[in-house]
Amino acid sequence: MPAEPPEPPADKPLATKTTKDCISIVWPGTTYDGGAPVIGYKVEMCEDGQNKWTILSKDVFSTGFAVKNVKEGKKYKFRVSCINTKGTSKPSKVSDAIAAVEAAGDEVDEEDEPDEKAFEPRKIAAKKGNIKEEYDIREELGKGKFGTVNKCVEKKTKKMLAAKFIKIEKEADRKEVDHEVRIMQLLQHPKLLQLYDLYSAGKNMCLVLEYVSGGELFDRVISDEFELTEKEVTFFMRQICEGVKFMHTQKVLHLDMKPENILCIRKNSNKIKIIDFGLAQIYKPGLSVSCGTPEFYAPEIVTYDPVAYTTDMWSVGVICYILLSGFSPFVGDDEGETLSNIQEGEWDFDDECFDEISDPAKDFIENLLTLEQDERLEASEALEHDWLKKEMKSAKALSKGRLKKYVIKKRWLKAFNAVRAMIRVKCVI
Ligand code: PIT
Repeated sequence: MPAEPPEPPADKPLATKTTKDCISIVWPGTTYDGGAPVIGYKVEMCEDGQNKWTILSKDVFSTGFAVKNVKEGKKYKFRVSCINTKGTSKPSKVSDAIAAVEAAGDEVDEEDEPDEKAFEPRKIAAKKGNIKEEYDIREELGKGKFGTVNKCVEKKTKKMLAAKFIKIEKEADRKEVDHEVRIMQLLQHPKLLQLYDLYSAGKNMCLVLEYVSGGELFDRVISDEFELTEKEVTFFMRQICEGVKFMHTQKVLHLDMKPENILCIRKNSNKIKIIDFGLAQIYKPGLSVSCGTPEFYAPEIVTYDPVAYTTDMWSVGVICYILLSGFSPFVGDDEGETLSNIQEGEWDFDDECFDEISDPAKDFIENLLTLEQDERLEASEALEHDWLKKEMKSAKALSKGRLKKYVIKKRWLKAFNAVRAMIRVKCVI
């Protein structure tokens, strides 16, 4: 089926915080992306009581927006449209009238879970029935090589969860899912997305997962409401290292650590969870793999040499480098050049953006982007590094321009590859 413009956001925008001159709003994703991923949003505003809509932006890349320069005391309504490569959706339902007044931020997520642990550890046994008997399936949260993830609600408990649907084309696919499930059962930790339930019916499998509503970490970081400082980056890196440390104590290697696999638990929270254990492996001496995402490959992946726990830590170093600078340290003009840069350990802090980065931050990265696996920091050692160990006092806002470009480029590439994959499928049919 050819792609078409998406459906509007699933519900009206909501205010998260208001001041006398700024209103911050958020909205949910689309209920149907039209067959091509949503790559942005159009945000419109109308003064309460009037019928004249003004476009505030046509290129918002996250599901939140800070509307600046509103008039104190005045009330405004908002509506949002989803954009994919095929066009723009109809506008969402109109928000309530929101006044520009000084007020505390409200948690807008339906679920109020101050505890980071989503639920008690569970023993998972695959169910044969139809998932829809026990769960209401709601809007799509994401789509990728792994399948489609939808929000869902357990009917019995009203618990908000996420359902990852996987099509089983061949027996090997089922083995892969079983492997992921076994790995996830070893990974019960607040920084790792938890498995709640499992369905297996013929060619369809579904993992019911913990629900987080904050979206990808990098999308949060580039949003207008977020101020990026080194202190914030240490907060994220500490949590990432804690999650990775736990995985490694369980002898599990993630093997696909990258920004897409780090989600924020709530829209206005800096707490994260690591997702996607689809490529994870139990460590065995001599294990070599050829999987993951080239930009984040450690040198031993490029050369198909045995991996180590520090293979994940190399990728953590790449994520940290990008967060601080917006540059991907090894990316070349093509994949060959990227792999060669990695193999040669060809990277530096030469760009002037590193002038504003502290020495401990640079030392942290240097100790991760080290060709020799044994010389790289393990996750537990990274947590003991001065940069993460000492709470930073204040830090100056880092420029986010390049990071924005990086995230937007990735989004376009993802959309482009999805369309290309669809064209390929059509050619086969
Ligand atoms: C969300 C919200 C949420 C879960 C996900 C996405 C899940 C993503 C996911 C999990 C995997 C995987 C791939 C993607 O292999 O609560 O927006 O195990």
